Amino acid sequence: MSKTVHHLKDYQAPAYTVRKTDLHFDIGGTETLVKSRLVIEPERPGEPLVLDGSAELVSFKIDGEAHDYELSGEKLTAHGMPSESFVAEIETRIRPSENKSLMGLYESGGNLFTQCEPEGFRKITFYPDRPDVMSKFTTTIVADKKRYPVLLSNGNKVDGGEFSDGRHWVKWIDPFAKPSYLFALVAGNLAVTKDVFTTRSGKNVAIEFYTTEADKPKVPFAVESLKNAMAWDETRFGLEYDLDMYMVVAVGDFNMGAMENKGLNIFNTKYVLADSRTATDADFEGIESVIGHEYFHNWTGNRVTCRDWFQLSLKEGLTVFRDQEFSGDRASRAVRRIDNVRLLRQHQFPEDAGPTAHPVRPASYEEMNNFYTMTVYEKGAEVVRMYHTLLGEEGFQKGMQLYFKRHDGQAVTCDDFRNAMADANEINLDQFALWYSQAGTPTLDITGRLKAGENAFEINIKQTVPPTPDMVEKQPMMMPVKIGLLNRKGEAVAFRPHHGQAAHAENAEAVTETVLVLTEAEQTFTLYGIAENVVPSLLRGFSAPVHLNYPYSDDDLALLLAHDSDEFARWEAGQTLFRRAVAANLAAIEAGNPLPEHAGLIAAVKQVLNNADLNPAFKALLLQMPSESELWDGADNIHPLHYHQAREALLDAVAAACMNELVPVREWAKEQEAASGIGQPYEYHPELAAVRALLAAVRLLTIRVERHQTIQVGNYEGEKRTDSEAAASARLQYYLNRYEQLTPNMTHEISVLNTVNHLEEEGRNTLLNRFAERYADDALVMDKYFILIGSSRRSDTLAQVQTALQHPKFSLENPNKARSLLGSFSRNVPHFHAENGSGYAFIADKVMEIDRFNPQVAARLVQAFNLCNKLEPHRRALMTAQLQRIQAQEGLSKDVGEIVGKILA
Ligand code: B3K
Ligand code: ZN
Repeated sequence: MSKTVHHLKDYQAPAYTVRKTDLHFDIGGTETLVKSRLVIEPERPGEPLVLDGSAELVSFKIDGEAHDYELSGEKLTAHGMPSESFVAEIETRIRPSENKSLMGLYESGGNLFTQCEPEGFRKITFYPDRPDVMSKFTTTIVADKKRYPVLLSNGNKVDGGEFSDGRHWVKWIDPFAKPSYLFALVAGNLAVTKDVFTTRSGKNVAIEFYTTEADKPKVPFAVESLKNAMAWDETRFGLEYDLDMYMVVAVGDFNMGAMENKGLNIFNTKYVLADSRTATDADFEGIESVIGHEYFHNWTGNRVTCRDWFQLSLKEGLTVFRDQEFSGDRASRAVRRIDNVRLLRQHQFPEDAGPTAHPVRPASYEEMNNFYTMTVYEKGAEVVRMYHTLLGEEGFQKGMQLYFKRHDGQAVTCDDFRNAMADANEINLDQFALWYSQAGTPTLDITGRLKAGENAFEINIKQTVPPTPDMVEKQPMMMPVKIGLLNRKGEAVAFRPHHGQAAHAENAEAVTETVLVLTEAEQTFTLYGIAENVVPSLLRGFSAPVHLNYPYSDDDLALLLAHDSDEFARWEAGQTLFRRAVAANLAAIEAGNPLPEHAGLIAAVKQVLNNADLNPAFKALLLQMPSESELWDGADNIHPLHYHQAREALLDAVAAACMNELVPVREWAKEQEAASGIGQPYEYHPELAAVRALLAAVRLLTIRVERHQTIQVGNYEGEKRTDSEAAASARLQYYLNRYEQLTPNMTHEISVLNTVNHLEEEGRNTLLNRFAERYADDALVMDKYFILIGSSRRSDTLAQVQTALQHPKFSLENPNKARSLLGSFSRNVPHFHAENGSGYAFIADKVMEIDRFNPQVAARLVQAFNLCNKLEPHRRALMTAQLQRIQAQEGLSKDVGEIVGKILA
C-alpha cells in the first residue's frame, strides 16, 4: 500500500459543502442498500467534486442524470459539476455482517451498529467525509420488523409505518447541522429503559437506554449518571441539552469506550452496565465519567466541532477536562486529580518520550485512528486545565462563553479556542500556542534560597523542552507553577509575591499560595516577608504537565508528605521518596550489591498508616508505588526485569516492616464498611469505595508477608458448599477463609483475586476457575477473569494466556476480550519482557492475526513495542526482530504500519 501522509499545513477549505443529507437504509438479510441524496453547494465552482468512500458503488447521479466518475483509492472524482447548488444521488451496497473492523456499519450479537468517527462514514456511502462539512441529516431506515424491531438514528423520530411484507420503516430528522462522523444508526432487537430529565428552562428530555432485555437491571446507575451530568453542565457551565431525546445504546463489540453521536450515543457495554455484584467501584466511577464525557461532547464537539482531525484535542482535551471536573465535583476531588496524574505519567509521559511522540495538535498523520492518544486526550486536558489555572474559574468561564458565542454551529481550530480564552480575559496567550505544537514533556529544574537579610525567598526555574522525533529545537513554554511554603514545623508560611510575576497577586497582600507564570527558559521569582527557613511546596495540584526536579532532602519530603495542605504535593512527596528508594535498589541490583535499608521511607509509610485523619482513598494512593513504566521514564538501556525486581523488593521490604501498622488498618477498613451507616454497605458509594480502595491497597501489601506464614484451616461462610467443594485443599480453604467471605460485591471479589493472583499454589487456579464458572455468562466479568490471567506474575502465565485463547468465552474478534487478555499481558513486565523473547514473539503473532480484521485494535496492541529503542541491547534486538517480522507481513494495515514504521525509524 502506498503511504499517504496528511499534513496540517496543507489544509484547504472544502470545494463543495453539503447543505442537506437524506439517507435511506434498506436493511436486508446480509446486504444493506444505502441511498443518499445530497444537496451540494459549490464553494469553488469549476473544481472537481471529490467524495470519500470505500463501499461498493451501485450508482451515481447528478441532478437526476447518471454522471461520469473515476474511482481510485478511497476517492470518487467527478468533473463538470454545475456551478450552482445541485443534487447528487448515490447508491451503495454494504455487508455489515462481514465487517469485523467495527468501523462503518457492522453487526454485533445480531444487531446493527455504526461507528463513524473519524472516517467510518465512507465505509457506508460516498461523501465529503471531513468534519468541516456540516449538514442537516434525515435518515429513513427500512428493515424486517421481527428481526429489527428497534430502528434508531440521530435527532427526533418524525414518522414511521409498516409494509405488508413484515417490514417496517422509521424516519429521523436531526435539526442540527453536523459532520458525517457524528452520524449514527442502530437496528435490532433491544430493550429500552426510559427516564426523563427536566432542563432548568423547563424542557422535558426523554432519556432512552437500549440494551439486551437481560441487561436491563444493570442500567439504572448509568441513567442516574446521565441526569447528574446534565444537571452539572447546567450549573457549572450554563449549558443545556438541545434535543427532545437523548439515547444511549450499549454494544458488546466496540473499539473504544463510547461515541458521542448527536442524540444517539453508542457505548461499549463496559461503560453502561453495572450492579455491585458484577461491577467494581472503579467500574462505577468509569461509567459516571464516560457517560459524562459523551454527554459533555454535545456542546464541546458537536455544537462546536473540529475544522480538521489535527484539531481533535479541541474537542477531546476540553471534554476530558470537563469530565474530570464533573467527577471531581461529584466526589473526592483530590483523589481524582491524583488518579489523573497517575494515568498521565504511566501512559502519556512514555508516549511523549517515545517514537510516536506528537504534539497535542499533531502536524501530520497517516492513519487518523492512531491519533486518539493519551497526548491528544490527557495532555490535551492538562493544557485546558492550565488555562483554568491561569485565568481562574471565572475567567475560564468567560472564555467558554465567548467561544460558544463566536463558534456555535461551526468547525474550528485550537487557535480559535485559545483566542476566545485570551480575548475574553484581555490577556495575551500567544506563547501558550506552543503547547499545541511542541511535543515532549518539559522538565523544570528548580532551586530555592533564603536571601538572608532581605526576608526573601528566591525561586529559580529553568525549563527545558526535550527534542522529539518530529522536532529538535524547542521554545520555552508559558505555564502556571502553583506554589506555597512550609516552615520546619510544617505550617504554611505567608509571603508577598513579587509584583507582576504572579498571576493573581497585583496587590502586595500576604498570601500562602500563588501561581508563578513561567514564560522564560530561566526565570527567578522572589517571595517577600520570609524570615525563617522554608520548604517550598511546588507545582501544587500538578499545575503543569512537566517533570520537576528540586534538591529536596529526604527530610524535606517527609515534611511535605506529613503536612502539605495541597494533597497533590503531599502525595508527590511520597512518590519522590518511593522513586528514590527504587533507584537505590536498582543501583544495588545492577552492581550486584546487597539491597539498601529504607528506614526513612518506612518511617514515613508508618506515619501515613497511623494517621487516622486521612481520607481512606487518599491513604490508599499514598501507599501506591509508581509503576515500572513511570520508574523507567527518561532512562536508557533499560533492563525491565531489574526495575521490576527493584520495585518488588521495595514493596516486600515496606510490607515486612509495616505489618503492625497494616493489619489494624485492614481490620479497621472491614469494620468501617459494615458500620458505615450507609444503607446498603456493599453498594457503590464514594465513601465506601474509598474504604474498599484502602482495604485493597493494604491487602496487596500484607499478602507479601502472609504468603510465607503457616496455614490455618477455618470455616468459609461465603457461599453454599457441595461435598466435593468441602473436600477442597486446605490451601484453598485458607485463601477463602483468610481473605474473607465473598460478599455480594465485585470490588471485594476482585480485590481478593488480585491479592492471590500471583501465588504459585494450585489454590489460586481453583479460585480463578470458580470465578470463571460462576460468571461464565457475564461478558464483562469474564473480561476481568482474562485480565487476571494476563497480568499474573506466576511462572506459567504465558501458557495460561495461550490456554485462555481457547476458552469458550474468549474471542479475539471482541475488542474487550483482546484488550483484557493480550493488553494486560503486554503490560506484564516479567512476562512480556521475558529473557528468551517469548513474550515479544507471542504479542507480535497476535498483532498480525488481529490486524487482518481489526487494524485499530492491532495498532493499539503493537504500541507495547514503543519501548524498543530504550531497552538494553539483548531485548532491543529481540524486539526489533519481531517488529521487522510484523512489518514484512503482507497486507499490513496502515494503522499498524504507521506505528511500526515510527518505532523502527
Ligand atoms: N470521540 C470518540 C472516539 C472516537 C475514536 C475513533 N477511533 C469517543 C470520545 O472520545 O468520546
Ligand atoms: Zn471524547
